Amino acid sequence: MRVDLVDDEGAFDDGLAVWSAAPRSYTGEHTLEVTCHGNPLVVERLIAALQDCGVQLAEPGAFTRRAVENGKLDLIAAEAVDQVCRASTMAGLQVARDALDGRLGAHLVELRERLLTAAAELEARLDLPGDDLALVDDESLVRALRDLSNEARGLAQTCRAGRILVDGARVALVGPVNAGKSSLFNCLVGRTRALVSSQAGTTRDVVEARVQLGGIEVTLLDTAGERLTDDPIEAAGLALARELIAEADLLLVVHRAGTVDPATELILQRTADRPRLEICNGIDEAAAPPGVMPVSALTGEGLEELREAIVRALVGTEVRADRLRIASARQRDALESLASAAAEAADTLSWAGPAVAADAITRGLASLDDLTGADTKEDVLSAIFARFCIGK
Ligand SMILES: Nc1nc2c(ncn2[C@@H]2O[C@H](COP(=O)(O)OP(=O)(O)OP(=O)(O)O)[C@@H](O)[C@H]2O)c(=O)[nH]1
Ligand SMILES: [Mg+2]
Repeated sequence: MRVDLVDDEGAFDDGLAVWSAAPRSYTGEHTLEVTCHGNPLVVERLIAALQDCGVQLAEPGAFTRRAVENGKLDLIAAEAVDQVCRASTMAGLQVARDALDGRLGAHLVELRERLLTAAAELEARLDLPGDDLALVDDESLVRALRDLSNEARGLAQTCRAGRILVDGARVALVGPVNAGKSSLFNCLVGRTRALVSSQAGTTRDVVEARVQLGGIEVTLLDTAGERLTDDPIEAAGLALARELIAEADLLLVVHRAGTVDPATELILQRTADRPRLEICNGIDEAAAPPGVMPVSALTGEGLEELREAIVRALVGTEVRADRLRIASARQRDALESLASAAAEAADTLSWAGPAVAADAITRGLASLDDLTGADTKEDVLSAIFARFCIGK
């Protein structure tokens, strides 16, 4: 409906008002949406006028939180609303849509039913031990629990790729001075963005650029080359680089063909437990040792393979669109707990009996309920919705 916007001082704009009656609104409550012209002066005056009528300002995620509290959305779908807004690629949008459209929720319902079936089997053994009330033998029950555990763990492990598809990835080039990091950075970005020179220690500050690689939004970071230095500015650059490297999803450890630099060994030791690719640059001048990616920033040789290797290292080889993925660390942790509980039930059934196994299954069910928000505590809700923007 077209409306005039009027306060105590008179008319100040005209806009649109949309009325959604409870319970058929986003939040499940009566909702009036007012749209005005975008000038901040008009928006502020409208907000002030509404506040004078007793309306409170929304906090981040306030609308979606109400939708959850009123049973319009479960937590999986609520988190997906945020992911739909953030997704930087079509593949990321698909991850979010799967959760919002209920495909992920339906899979979790199926896992829950299978867990309940196992619980009923154990109950039958507990209620009348000795009587043959159980429908399946112990061996089949153990197998069913192990399958369930593996599926839950498999889904939990999609979180890294899912998150990268939704949010993009940070990939940092590291290595000794003069390895050709900035040259490679420029090749991957497709233009000269970082300074290149034959002088060691050219890059001091961290240089960032965004590129699309295999449908993934990648933020590339070029960093200062590693070496012992007395120069305080270079040392500060190295310290900053190490800080940013700690948050990177993937490290490209670059060294120069035909050279041996102790800094390379040091970096390889320091990053041993991090996802990384070892790259030997300058293969136009000397051969690469086995086991590292050979490239030449000068001739472009090996660059296509490098791009493919980066994508593989970030999201794996399984990039099928119909694969169900999650993109939330909270969901991953709950699925890991479910997987552990189901595995524990399977492991303990034969030697500790059905009571201990049933106890593990109860814990598995609690993890699933945490996941969908069947019984969610206030602090969990606050943590989830704090990430949202206002108006969602
Ligand atoms: N022949 C040859 N020279 C290269 C190649 N890549 C880089 N260079 C040269 O190596 C020198 C160093 O390159 P940079 O890209 O500045 O090296 P860097 O690792 O960023 O160096 P710092 O910023 O000092 O750590 C420059 O003179 C480049 O032109 C390559 O693949 N082949
Ligand atoms: Mg450089």
